[in-house]
Amino acid sequence: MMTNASPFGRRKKSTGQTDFKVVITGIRGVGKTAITVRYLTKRFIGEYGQETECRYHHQAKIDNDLVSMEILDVGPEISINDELVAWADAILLVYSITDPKSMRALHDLRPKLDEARSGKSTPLAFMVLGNKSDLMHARKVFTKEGEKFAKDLGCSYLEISAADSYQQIVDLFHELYREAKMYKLGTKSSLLGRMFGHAREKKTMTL
Ligand SMILES: Nc1nc2c(ncn2[C@@H]2O[C@H](COP(=O)(O)OP(=O)(O)O)[C@@H](O)[C@H]2O)c(=O)[nH]1
Ligand SMILES: [Mg+2]
Repeated sequence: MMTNASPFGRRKKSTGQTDFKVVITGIRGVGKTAITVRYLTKRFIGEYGQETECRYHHQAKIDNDLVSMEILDVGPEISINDELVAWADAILLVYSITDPKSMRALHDLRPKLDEARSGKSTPLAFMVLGNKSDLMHARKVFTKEGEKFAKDLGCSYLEISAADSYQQIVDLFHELYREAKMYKLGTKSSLLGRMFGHAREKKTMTL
């Protein structure tokens, strides 16, 4: 049997799979379950009975990696705690463009997010998602508010519609994986880069 020797150590399991753990959070009603279910089943289902925390397992081929993905939908309450931070490789922060309260809830979470970022040896990949972009007529949060929040946090931002687009959802999960992978591989090799603030430079890594 072939061993999986890698210059990056035990990055991959002997099965050749790469683990990727995602937490999706945001207040009730922003579309966390819709986004997750859309990604996993390709379908948008209007209503979901399930309101509790739910963990999904999914296998995906992303670029050339076989990815063993776990997605934790934290349920109705927005939350990030030490346990989640320790577990996760990436966190999706979701609000709805129709609900200013959902944007404020992300702002309230900011100290926790900063703590989460500095407390881990491998930086967490964050992504801010403004969901329900199909409901333009009901928009109450301007694009630039979401953009600014993401910029301050130092992560990417997307306006999406779980209702309208499956492709957007797939693309964002894949992009999130690439970012998390960059951080994982970059941790050892680009300490200098991080010290000088180039942690987000995507081309420092050779695979
Ligand atoms: N129009 C529209 N409705 C959405 C979208 N995403 C979710 N919803 C609806 O918003 C409500 C809450 O969605 P849900 O996924 O249960 O939110 P959660 O509480 O964050 O898990 C449901 O009625 C969904 O059908 C979207 O992109 N567009
Ligand atoms: Mg839900």
